[in-house]
Amino acid sequence: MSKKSRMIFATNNQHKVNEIKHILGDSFHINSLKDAGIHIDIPEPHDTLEANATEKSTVIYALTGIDCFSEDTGLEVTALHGAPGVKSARYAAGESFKDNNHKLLFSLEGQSNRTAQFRTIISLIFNGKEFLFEGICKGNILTEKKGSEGFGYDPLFVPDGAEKTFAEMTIDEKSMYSHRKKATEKLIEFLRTQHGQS
Ligand code: ITT
Repeated sequence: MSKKSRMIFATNNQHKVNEIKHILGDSFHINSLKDAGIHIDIPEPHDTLEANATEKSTVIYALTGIDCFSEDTGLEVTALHGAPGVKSARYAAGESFKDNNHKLLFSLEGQSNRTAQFRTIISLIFNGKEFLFEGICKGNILTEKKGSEGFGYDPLFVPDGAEKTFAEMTIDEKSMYSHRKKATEKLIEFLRTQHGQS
């Protein structure tokens, strides 16, 4: 596989595609499912991020035979014993970002411990074998939403070392802290090793 060859990023979440394309820059080209003309809703039936990430990459690899990766991300809140975690996308009944954020605020009402972390697991299928990469970003959950950039829980999450939420940051700024950036850096490092790049 050459440096510029195209892997598939097995996601239907355009925000993730934008962030990962930004992080990868010119180093590696990827096609999202949409780019590749694949329109399927991949199930996430498992109770760990790792198992769901594996499910997504394995389904797409079986379908295409092309090297591919997926990622599963969860927001793990200390006072909620790690919830919403693997259920982050489906936390509230309505499953919209707005409903999920509302439920999170409600669940943390009166709670002084607002610490949380985003955890991303990337599953890469490369030459038929699977490799996993993890990225963690620690921070705090605010008591009200701030900002309109990004997606999901971004308006409520301030990463450690920053003074604003992910939703008040550009993609560039979010990538200075983000779970996705940390996991993707490990992916890049792995791919560089495999391709004999420095
Ligand atoms: P794919 O499975 O198609 O990749 P998804 O949106 O279902 O897309 P996840 O299951 O990994 O992806 O995401 C779980 C939820 O966690 C997602 O819907 C968001 O609400 C939230 N989330 C993930 N990454 C986030 C981020 O960087 N910032 C804020 N919220 C995020």
